[in-house]
Amino acid sequence: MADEALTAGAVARRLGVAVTTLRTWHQRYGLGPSQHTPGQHRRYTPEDLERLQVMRRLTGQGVAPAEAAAWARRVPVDGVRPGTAGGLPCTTRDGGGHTIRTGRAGPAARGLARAAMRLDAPALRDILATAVADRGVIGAWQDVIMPVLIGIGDRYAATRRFIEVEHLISRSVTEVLSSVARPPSSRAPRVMLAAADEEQHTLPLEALAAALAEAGVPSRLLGARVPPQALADAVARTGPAAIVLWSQFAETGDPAQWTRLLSAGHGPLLAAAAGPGWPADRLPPGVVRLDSLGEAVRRVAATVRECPAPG
Ligand code: B12
Repeated sequence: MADEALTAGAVARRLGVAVTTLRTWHQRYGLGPSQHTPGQHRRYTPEDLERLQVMRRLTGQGVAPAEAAAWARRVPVDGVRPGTAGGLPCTTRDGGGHTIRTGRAGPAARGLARAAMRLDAPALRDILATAVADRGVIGAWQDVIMPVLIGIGDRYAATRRFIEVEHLISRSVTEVLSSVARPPSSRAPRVMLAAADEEQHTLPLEALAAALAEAGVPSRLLGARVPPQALADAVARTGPAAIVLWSQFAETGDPAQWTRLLSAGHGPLLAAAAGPGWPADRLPPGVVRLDSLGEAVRRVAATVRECPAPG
């Protein structure tokens, strides 16, 4: 045990906080080092570190320090583990210091933004998983994830910085959305989701796949940058009832991509263009626009219900 004890500097580095913050947490909230060897500075034991991890995570989510400390002090006595947010407090307190604007979004979005700026991958996953468990995929996407993504995009546009933040939160969103339970594999997917040619933005489609799964609808997600010929081949081989093609920005929203798909005799019942990249007025006849995740889930699920799987 003695060998595992850490100095204040080592703990501060692990947590990504200043040594002065540790000192404050010790003096004000009693979250200090508990190992004392005569003639040496006190050291932090693994249990002390675990308490401080809870403290850092909760304060990062916007919980008031005194309240966060009360939870932290219960570790591990009450079995509260860092990041198991069930029942953990949530406040509307701003807390200050976060630098991604999330508009009128609530504390979960603010906590997510702060965790993103700290590059705190475990906290990102915890907050995202809790949001999905509490609100479902659509609620988590619209109320927690979208405001932060939009805020990060704006921050990038203003500063040309924080690409690492964008990458880490994207990765975390992908992980949490892909862990949403899928319908049984015995049910063949009748829905195809793909990003347009050269389009790298896929998170909205990942949210759609997860939200459809929650509604019991399996789907095939082809992912980023799907060339039109590859999409046409995939459609010919699998005959989906619904296709959703995502374009995030104008460079990838060429309506001609639809031509090959729609000219094949066995086109889908629902051909849907989603994302802000598609031109408002130049989509070929037969292609519908989808404007929100909720609308997409409703339209796609209704189409699959209408179109029985081929015998
Ligand atoms: C995450 C991200 C990335 C990640 C994507 C990771 C992934 N796996 O998806 C990575 C790092 C790869 C990336 C790359 C790039 N990105 Co980027 N990215 C973003 C970011 C932060 C979020 C994207 C997203 O998921 N948006 C979805 C939601 C959150 O936003 P939205 O589309 O505006 O939502 C509206 C609708 O789409 C609808 N909606 C939302 N969700 C859903 C879901 C469904 C199913 C439906 C139907 C509707 C719907 O509701 C909203 C309207 O009320 C955005 C910021 C932003 N504002 O979107 C920038 C952003 C899209 N990226 C941008 C840029 C410039 C790039 C790059 C060119 C950067 C570069 N220099 O390399 C490359 C593009 C490469 C390419 N060819 O595609 C710009 C685009 C600017 C423009 N309009 O032309 C943005 C807007 C950032 C900015 N402000 O500058 N990016």
